Amino acid sequence: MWKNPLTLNNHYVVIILVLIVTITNVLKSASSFSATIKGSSSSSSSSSSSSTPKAPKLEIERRRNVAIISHPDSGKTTMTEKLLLYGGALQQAGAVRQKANQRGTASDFMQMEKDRGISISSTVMNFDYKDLRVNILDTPGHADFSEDTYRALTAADNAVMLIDGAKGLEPQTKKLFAVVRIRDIPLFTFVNKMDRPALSPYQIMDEIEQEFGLETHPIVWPIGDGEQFRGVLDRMTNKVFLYQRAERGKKANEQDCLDLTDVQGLRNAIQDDQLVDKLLEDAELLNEILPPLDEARILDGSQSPLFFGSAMTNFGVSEFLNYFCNMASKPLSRLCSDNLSKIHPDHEQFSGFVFKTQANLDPKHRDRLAYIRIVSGMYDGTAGMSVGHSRSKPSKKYNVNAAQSLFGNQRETITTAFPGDVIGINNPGNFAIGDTLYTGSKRIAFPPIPSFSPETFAYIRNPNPSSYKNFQKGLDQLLQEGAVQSFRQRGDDESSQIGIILGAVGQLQFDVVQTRLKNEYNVDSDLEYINYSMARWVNDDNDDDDDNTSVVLSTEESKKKAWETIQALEDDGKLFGVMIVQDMWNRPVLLFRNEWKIDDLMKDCKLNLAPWCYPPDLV
Ligand SMILES: Nc1nc2c(ncn2[C@@H]2O[C@H](COP(=O)(O)OP(=O)(O)OP(=O)(O)O)[C@@H](O)[C@H]2O)c(=O)[nH]1
Ligand SMILES: [Mg+2]
Repeated sequence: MWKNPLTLNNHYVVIILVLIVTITNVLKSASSFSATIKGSSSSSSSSSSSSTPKAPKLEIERRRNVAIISHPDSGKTTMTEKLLLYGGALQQAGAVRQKANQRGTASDFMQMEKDRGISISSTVMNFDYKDLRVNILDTPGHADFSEDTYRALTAADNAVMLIDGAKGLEPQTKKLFAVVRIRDIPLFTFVNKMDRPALSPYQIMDEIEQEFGLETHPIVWPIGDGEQFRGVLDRMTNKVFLYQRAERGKKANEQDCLDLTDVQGLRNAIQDDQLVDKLLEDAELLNEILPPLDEARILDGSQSPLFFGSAMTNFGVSEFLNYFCNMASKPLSRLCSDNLSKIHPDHEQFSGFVFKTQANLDPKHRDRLAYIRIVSGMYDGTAGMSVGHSRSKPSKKYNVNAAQSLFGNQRETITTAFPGDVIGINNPGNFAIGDTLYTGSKRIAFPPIPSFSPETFAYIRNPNPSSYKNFQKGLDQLLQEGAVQSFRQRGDDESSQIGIILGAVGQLQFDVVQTRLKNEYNVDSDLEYINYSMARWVNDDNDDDDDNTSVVLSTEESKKKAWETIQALEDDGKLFGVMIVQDMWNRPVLLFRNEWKIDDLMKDCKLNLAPWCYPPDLV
């Protein structure tokens, strides 16, 4: 009955509500910087300190982090690029679809992103602006990459929802809104592409209210659209900013600005009396009908500050950035997986969680990076740090001593990082998405991040036996990164030639794997699709699970029990039409073609099946 929340159709709305309650624990989360782990694990380190200083209040207070989300093509990457430009991180902005003499964007740096003009993977960037450190996560809009977007959202304490002014709310934006809602983080709305014919701003506000039950509060208000787009009214100051296109890639010049009370000045500048009359009327009406702007409601996500502009022509971006910096939430505290304790940013222990892993960020280095969102304490690279790993029981220690800050695919070694930052550290292979790292002897564990059921499956095979080693290495690394999920036939050991079954939300994810195998490991691959559309993990009903994360099957014994259950059902002829496979941790997984068969097994055979899984504990 359950589907990935990011690919739901409308008639699954009731089911998503149930799901949202279930995964609330998982998503109680927070932003951007980067660390390299030297060597592999060690039981303890004499050179590294196991406790670190508390993060200075000033450093916590000055951090703002934000994920940019929306339906594909609304302009997230363009907007990110322009925010970096106005934030001073770039001297010149690049374009998503480059012409001959243009540069590419900082966030769409993968070759496939450049070739196709779409974002495939979320990107972390940061800049300092007016005493603040802003960390930005640019996310992919395409539904096939929704799991990556969903993970990036766990690392953000604020979100910006971009809307294409001509299209209003589109399906993927609706699904992502449901995910943002789970944590009630501040949500800013930016209606983009006002340089093109757009829906009326009232219509867009209505749509958001009807669809999401979310009240928007226009901070700026557009004057016309498309060819008639003349600028915006800043409702907070009653200043009118007149639209002008900036030279490609450059900041707009000091904008012409008039007071709303200077009606004759406006008529002269706008040269369209109808538009000026409409502006004056709108300004008055909005003042009458809108509930007051309410800081507390912005912070709890029940009121969304609304902006209009055109990221491509740089209009409205600097206004947005200024207001965002004033209104956004600083780093938040985070609920632990016991569902009781919370870790505050000023907690004395360092803690952070992995929300993304990436192989070959720089193909020349061939390294594996884990992106850690720092929740509390301070990363101190001068003395090196010894961190515990929540999923290894008893906790194993790792030495972290060369964190890096991330800016797209650029990295820089840093000595300090604070709550709200994202740091990149070398992944020795044991860090999985959702793992918590912490200093000190008291174990800290944030809720794990689940992998959802894929919806399309295919065998992947190597057509050239001579490139066996490279093929295997490439596939292993991409699978560890979580680019797609992988399964093997039951009992299939790793030397078998039957082939690995890949599972993805959509076909584009397979394209990414094949293209990256070719570009990064120089190997070809063949796919053979198989006719299944859902995976279910067999639940071990582990009542002792104090982390409230079902379907773990961490011990050999619980795995054996689950396999016995499957075997008994198969012997009874109950698994006809179901494919029995094992996941990368050799746990039983069933592949289905339709939901009624799942319902049937759950009802008639009392089989406890889950549509998601967590990595098992390392015991
Ligand atoms: N006319 C106009 N075009 C825009 C504007 N902003 C972005 N675009 C164009 O819209 C297209 C998509 O922009 P992107 O920034 O890649 O959109 P995205 O939301 O990042 O797309 P995905 O990451 O693939 O979901 C590009 O061709 C941009 O040049 C705008 O303000 N006006
Ligand atoms: Mg993009």
